[in-house]
Amino acid sequence: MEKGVVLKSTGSRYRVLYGEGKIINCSIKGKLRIKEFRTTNPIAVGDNILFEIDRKTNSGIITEVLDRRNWILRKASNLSKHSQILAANIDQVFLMITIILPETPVEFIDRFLISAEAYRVPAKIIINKTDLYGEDELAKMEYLESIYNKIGYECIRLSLKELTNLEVLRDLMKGKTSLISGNSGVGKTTLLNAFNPLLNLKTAEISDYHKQGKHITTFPEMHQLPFGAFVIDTPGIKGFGVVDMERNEIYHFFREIFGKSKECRFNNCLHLDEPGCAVRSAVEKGEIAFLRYKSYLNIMDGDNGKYR
Ligand SMILES: Nc1nc2c(ncn2[C@@H]2O[C@H](COP(=O)(O)OP(=O)(O)O)[C@@H](O)[C@H]2O)c(=O)[nH]1
Ligand SMILES: [Mg+2]
Ligand SMILES: [Zn+2]
Repeated sequence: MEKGVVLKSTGSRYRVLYGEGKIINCSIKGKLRIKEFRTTNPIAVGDNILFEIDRKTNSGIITEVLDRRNWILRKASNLSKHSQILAANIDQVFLMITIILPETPVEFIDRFLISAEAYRVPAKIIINKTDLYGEDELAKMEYLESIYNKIGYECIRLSLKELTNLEVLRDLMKGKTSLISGNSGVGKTTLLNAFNPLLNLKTAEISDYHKQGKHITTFPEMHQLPFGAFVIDTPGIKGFGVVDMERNEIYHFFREIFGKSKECRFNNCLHLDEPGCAVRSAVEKGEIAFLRYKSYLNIMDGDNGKYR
């Protein structure tokens, strides 16, 4: 019996890291079912597993998935009630955004952050492609930084073209398992290549017509970086949805709105147009960013799915 960690899962095949840097392809033994998980994939990237080596085929057979410290789900599809485990056992999540080429919608940021909040995984924001920014973009970047720093989300400026601030990220990632998310084209794969040129992963050229990145790979994959870090790239995933978030608890995951909600007149206040709503008056006074409140309203409107 060997112990390993799942680097990649493509349907029924798993790439597993074990021992001192050895890699083996595994499949699942018979009907391995993980109790309490009604998901379309029983095993996810980041899972710690036990397996047996089949000497004849030099492949592995997974016999057990060890307890997960945490996990992040996404809906298998918009129509499906089932969800998929995107990754397990993560220490932190990074959302990579860009101000231009492509422009990350602000609401996308907030959807990501409330999901991270719901899964209780610390989140940070990487602002990439700073080399492309002119006056307007720099102003917008500073504006976003001021909003997110104020509520406790660290923002890291990055240019993968000029390789600025790479060491800041390296220090944050060292010794941890991080998941990187972000709309396609922002530079997630470029970041992994910058950390470990041996990976030589395929990056996408931004389409001039659509100002959007192309999707190349579709399975999340965990990479081991030379400075002792694991990073999970989530290509083609437009964010992760929180499954089963009740409408009346959405505000719990907007930190500053939740903090302020304790001062609302009614304890079932949804901060829409109730009298005596402390959240609304904080927005009017500028204590809570209007941008964040707008994201909250949009999500309350049920305009979900678009970025999930
Ligand atoms: N100018 C500039 N281009 C970048 C930077 N980072 C990545 N790119 C380019 O953006 C495109 C998309 O990058 P990619 O890593 O494939 O994005 P992903 O979809 O998030 O994995 C590629 O053409 C990269 O060369 C950067 O910091 N500055
Ligand atoms: Mg990519
Ligand atoms: Zn209220």
